[in-house]
Amino acid sequence: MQRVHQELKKLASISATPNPSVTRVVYSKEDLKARTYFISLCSELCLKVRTDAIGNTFARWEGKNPLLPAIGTGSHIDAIPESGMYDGTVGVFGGLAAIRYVMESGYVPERSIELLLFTSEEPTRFGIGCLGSRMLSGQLSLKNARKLKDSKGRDLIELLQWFNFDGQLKDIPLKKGYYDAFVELHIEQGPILEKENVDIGIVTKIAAPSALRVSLKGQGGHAGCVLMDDRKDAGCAAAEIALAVERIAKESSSIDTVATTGILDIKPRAVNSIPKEAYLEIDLRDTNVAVRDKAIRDLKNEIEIICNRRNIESSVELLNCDNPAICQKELVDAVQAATENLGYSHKKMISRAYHDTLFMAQLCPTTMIFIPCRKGVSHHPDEYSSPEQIEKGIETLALTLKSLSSK
Ligand code: HGY
Ligand code: MN
Ligand code: MN
Repeated sequence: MQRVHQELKKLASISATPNPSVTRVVYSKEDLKARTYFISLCSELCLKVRTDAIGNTFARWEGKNPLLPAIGTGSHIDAIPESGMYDGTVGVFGGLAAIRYVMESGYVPERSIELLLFTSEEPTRFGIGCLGSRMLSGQLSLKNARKLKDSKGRDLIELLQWFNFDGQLKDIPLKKGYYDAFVELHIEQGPILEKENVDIGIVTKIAAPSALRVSLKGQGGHAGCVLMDDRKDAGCAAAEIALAVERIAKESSSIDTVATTGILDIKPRAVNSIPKEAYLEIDLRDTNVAVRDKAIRDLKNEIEIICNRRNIESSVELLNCDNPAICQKELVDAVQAATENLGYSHKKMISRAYHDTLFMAQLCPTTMIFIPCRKGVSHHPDEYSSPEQIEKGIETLALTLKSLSSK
């Protein structure tokens, strides 16, 4: 079990930013290097490895009955700029360690066990998260995926030419029944497990994420010569919108409504030039779809009021607006049985972060296994889970995979 910590450390060193931060954006050279490293470890275990046309990677331990729908596990290795080394990677490298742990016990699964590395769980490149699992589950059509562009205007097809993944784009969606169940190991990315001193979180529901892109067009002009009443300042409109984002979430009827203006750019970015354009990307979530959708409506309304009053042109694009996922009771029970067998404390909980499991839930029953992370910090270089916490998660996953693949 020890080697997984070295492997996670080596993976963390494959980053566009210096330690302790990790930056590994999908389809970057760091992503390619990390994928190659992962596949080399899978080959050591003689797992059958294949990729699909956008790089979702499947490492399969063939069961005694390979025709039965497999048991899936996995997560992502892409990392947002200047983040931590455990988000996603614990589910991929920990998943590999769980398979190794079950293999070393001499157990041979009835059903195949398949470890997935999902492409582009993070929204950094294309503005929407879970590109790989959205396409696997048919939630994102190839037609719409081809419209996605990165900040340099490059689309999926252009970026894919640097990677020689297997398969055809049209063959990406998996058929229902391809998996019998899917269980993802992940750090909690919140403070609850650590605060309550609980070893394992068992996810019963994954919150409903959405993201909006707002482009604003004002007048611009000379900072010294344009009087205040004559201005159409896109920067100030953006600032007001960012505050409206915060207020709408705070005033929501639900404590679970969270909203963030994660990107706010202005042009031309010169101290003596009035911002003529602004660009915002807003992340808005709740565990309840109706509450989340009301917050989106309220926000769109506020943007219209602010821009009318300031004489600013605006365009608002809803990038994604997904349903929450309800996890399967039988799978939750299977994870609970594993924790009890191991003598680990557990707590059933909601995931406020989204994960690839949100989309795998469209294909098969799912749940997630959470481990504590220090002070709940994530998407930050200080993200940390201890070797003991990681190993408890791996053992719980291993016993869960063993029980699910035996029937
Ligand atoms: O943003 C999220 O919830 C996930 O960590 N990508
Ligand atoms: Mn993340
Ligand atoms: Mn993640």
